[in-house]
Amino acid sequence: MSSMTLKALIFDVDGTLADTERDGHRPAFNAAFAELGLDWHWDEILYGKLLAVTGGKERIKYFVEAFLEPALRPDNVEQVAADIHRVKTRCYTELVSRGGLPLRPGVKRLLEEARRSGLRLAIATTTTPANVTALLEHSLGAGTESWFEVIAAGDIVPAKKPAPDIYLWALEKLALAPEECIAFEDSGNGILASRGAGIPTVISVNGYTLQDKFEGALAVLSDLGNPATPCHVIQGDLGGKAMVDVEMLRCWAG
Ligand code: XBP
Ligand code: MG
Repeated sequence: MSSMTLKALIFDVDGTLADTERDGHRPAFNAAFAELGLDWHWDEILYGKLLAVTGGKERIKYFVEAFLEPALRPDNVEQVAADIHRVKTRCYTELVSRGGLPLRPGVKRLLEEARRSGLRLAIATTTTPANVTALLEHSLGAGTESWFEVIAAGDIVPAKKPAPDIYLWALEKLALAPEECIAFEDSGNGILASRGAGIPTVISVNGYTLQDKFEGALAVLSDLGNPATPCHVIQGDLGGKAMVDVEMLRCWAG
């Protein structure tokens, strides 16, 4: 880490702020398939394979090309993917608004401590902006979207993670150097994107990403931890702490 002062924390959303994939996005995709009369069904194992591709529309196209027999592939995949994705996003935001996706351990604690410490907050995610709004509103709390100075999400960049574009876009809007930030991610695609933008990165793994590669991570943890429920350090050194706090982040920032 360089000796620049830590100024901002940049959070990934899916898998990092909340464990949204298995019980959020996946059932939303399946609900959209059913609503549109498609006999497709993504079970947990297949969905884990499909997560190799980020972006819901891209994931649908990947499924069609890599998992459907040619005779079963719809014509005009581009339009079909867009139509499915529009329905899926409605299904997902409705699911989130029912309060079904709690934040992961330590996320709210660290966000609140960061705000008290004067650190700026941002989001860099592949997911659709409406999904971010719904998750922040219903899992972090009403009006908390305003905590994040920059919300870099979805199709605003040409290339999704593992490309660094979304993080580079966030850095430009923050007008900060990568070394003045720390990113929080959950997946191999995510750290390739954040490290590709030169941003030091903390990983909290989940069921789908435990086996991913996290080259160059500051630390790989079970989650961000809380005083009563310490996180488990998989890679790196938390200095004996039970959780990631602002003091630890400033120590990593050098
Ligand atoms: C995770 C993704 C997203 C979600 C689905 O994004 O890759 O595509 O799986 O959301 P991140 P959409 O980890 O960067 O938050 O269907 O809106 O893409
Ligand atoms: Mg993620």
